[in-house]
Amino acid sequence: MSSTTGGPAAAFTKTPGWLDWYPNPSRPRFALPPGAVDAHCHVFGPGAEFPYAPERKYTPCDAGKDRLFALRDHLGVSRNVVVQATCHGADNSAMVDAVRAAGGRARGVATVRPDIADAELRRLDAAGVRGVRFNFLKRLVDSAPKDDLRAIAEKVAPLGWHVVIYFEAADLAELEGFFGSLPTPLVVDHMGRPDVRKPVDGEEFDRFLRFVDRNSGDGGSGGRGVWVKTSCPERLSVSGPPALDGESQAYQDVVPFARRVVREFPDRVLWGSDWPHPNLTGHMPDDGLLVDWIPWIAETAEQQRKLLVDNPMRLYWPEESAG
Ligand code: 0GY
Repeated sequence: MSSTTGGPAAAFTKTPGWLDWYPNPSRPRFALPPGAVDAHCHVFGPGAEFPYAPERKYTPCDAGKDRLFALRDHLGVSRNVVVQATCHGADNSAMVDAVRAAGGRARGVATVRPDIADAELRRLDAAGVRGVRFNFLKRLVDSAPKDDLRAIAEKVAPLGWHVVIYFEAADLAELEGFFGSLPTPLVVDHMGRPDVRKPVDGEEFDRFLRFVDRNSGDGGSGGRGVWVKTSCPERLSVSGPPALDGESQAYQDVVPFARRVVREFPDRVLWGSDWPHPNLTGHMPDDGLLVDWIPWIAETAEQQRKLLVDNPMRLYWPEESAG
């Protein structure tokens, strides 16, 4: 499959086999608590307005802010955290445009270079950016030089920002010393990408949970601490989506991992949809079913409130947070 995305000003050809976001997501059966935050989603372009970066590893379908806000309202989400996607490199324009347009109902996580000017950081902060993302996935970035990343972390720390880290579980052993030395709170994408074929109480996931525990301070933004996104079951799952009759449960092999994080760190977990789900090849998830997956991992109303409201509010909207 190969088709164009973007208008005549900038016509981009989607990566062959690219899967577009799910067109008609179901209405979730699980009613999200009032004020729920989707703490991990992206915008792609549109390419004609916000061109994709020359150094990108994939060319996505367009997935602009209007689509994101329509999904937000359909699912019953109140607020979004828009994370810069690698297809836009360090040009944060599309993300910032979405955050601004949300009128206080979105925050952003940027990608920046070490030589970014303080004035630009202040501009991003005023727009609603509250963190930077460090990406260690070799299929997404050419390199992740630690000296550069440390310099970035030191620049953003005085703003009270955090660092979002995206890495493969197998790489944690090599990276955890570096992570632990950074001067900001850390937010881990997708539970550190566990291999869900391995035991939930096995060495690899135990190492991850020890890392979270060891590096957790007071948990407030501006202090030390690790937060974990219990996101992306559709990406981590081997058992996959439900059968077409809709009755079998989706992504059950990821449930024990997410449930363990929620139980052990109820005040440190976040949830995100990961819409529009870059780089999936097997299937595109029904975003309504991703919401229906939440009560599997957060089993009590209190856990759900912390996961969806209290924790993301404390991290991204501390000025409005009750706790
Ligand atoms: C995700 C996951 C992926 C991609 C990106 O920025 C990105 O391109 O984050 C991935 O391919 O695993 O969190 O969206």
